[in-house]
Amino acid sequence: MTGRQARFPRVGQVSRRSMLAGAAAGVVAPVAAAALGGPSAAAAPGRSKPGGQGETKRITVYAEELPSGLYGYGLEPGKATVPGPTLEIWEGDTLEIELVNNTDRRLSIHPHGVDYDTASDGSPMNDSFNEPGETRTYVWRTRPQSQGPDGFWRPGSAGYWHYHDHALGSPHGTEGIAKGLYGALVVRREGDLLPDRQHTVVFNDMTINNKMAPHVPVLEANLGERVEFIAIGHGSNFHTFHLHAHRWAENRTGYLQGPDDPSRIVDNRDLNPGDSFGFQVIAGDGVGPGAWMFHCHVQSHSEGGMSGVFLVRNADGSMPEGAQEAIDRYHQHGGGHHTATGR
Ligand SMILES: [Cu+2]
Repeated sequence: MTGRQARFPRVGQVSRRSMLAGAAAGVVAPVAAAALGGPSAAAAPGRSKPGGQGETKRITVYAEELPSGLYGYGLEPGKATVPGPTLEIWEGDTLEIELVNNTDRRLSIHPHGVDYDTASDGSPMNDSFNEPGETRTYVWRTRPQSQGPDGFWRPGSAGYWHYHDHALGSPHGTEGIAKGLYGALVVRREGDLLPDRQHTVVFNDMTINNKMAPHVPVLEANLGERVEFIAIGHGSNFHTFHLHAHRWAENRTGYLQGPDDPSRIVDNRDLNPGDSFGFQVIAGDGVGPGAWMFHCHVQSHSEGGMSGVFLVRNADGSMPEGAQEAIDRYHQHGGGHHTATGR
C-alpha cells in the first residue's frame, strides 16, 4: 500500500528533504511515500520557487499484478502500489511516462487535468494503450494560465488531479480502476506552498485505497506539520470526504491565499467518481494531537468500512495520550460502528 512519489525540483528549488532524499535538478527522485500506510514525506515546507520553465521530465512506470489480485503502478519493477506513485510536476513542464506493462492484460495510463495528444489519451478508442508486455510512452503537457487577445482567461494546469487505467477489461478501464490502477497527479503553480507530508485517499467503490476498515492503514503526521491530503473518487457511488477536527478552503490549493480570500471553508466535501481535490492543513492546529477519524460521510458507507485514522503524533513524534487506545478501538470496531450497542 505504500505509494511512492516522483518529485521534480529544479536547480535552486531543491527542497531540504528532497536533497536528503537524493533529489537533484532534472533527476527523477522518488522520495518517501505519499499514500496510505506508507512512511510519508515530501518537500520541505515553505513557498516554492519559480517553476514551469518548459522542461521535460522522463520517468518509467511499471504496471504489475499484485499477489492480492490487485493491479498497481510503481516507479520500480516489483514496487507497484495501490494507489500508484504520486506524480508531481510544475505547471509549464512536460512529463514523459514510459509505461512498462508487466502484466498479461491490456492496460494504459490516462491523466486528468493536463494536455495530451490522442496518442497519449490512454483510451482504446484512440488505440492508445499497452498490449500485454508492451512498453509505450505517454506525454502529458502542462501550461500556465494565460489571457488571450479577446481578454478571455484560459485556465492553467495547476491542480490536484489524478491518473488511472482506461483499458483493462473494457474500453473504459472499469476493471483496471476497480483493481487499483490509479494514483494522484499534482501540478503545482509557482508560489504554491509545499507540504511536509502527503496522504492520498481514494474512495474507490466502497473502499478506501481498495481497503476497508479496520484495515485502512493509519495516516500519520506530527503536530504542527503541514499535511497535504489528495482526495480522489472512483467507482460508481456517491461519496463525501470528511476529516475530523481540521478544515480547509474549497479552492485550488485548499488553503487561504490571504485574509480576504472568499473561499468557503469546509471540513466535508463531495468526492464523486472521477473527481479529485487537495488541501493542506496544519496537523492538530487548534485541537492538538490525537487519533482523528476520516471517513465517507454517507452513513451506510462509513458503517460499511469507509473510515480510517489520521494520527497526529506529538511534535516530537511520540504517541499522544489515548491515541493507541483509539486506534485499538478502530481495529476492533472499524471506528466504533456498533450502533446496536450505542458504541
Ligand atoms: Cu461513500
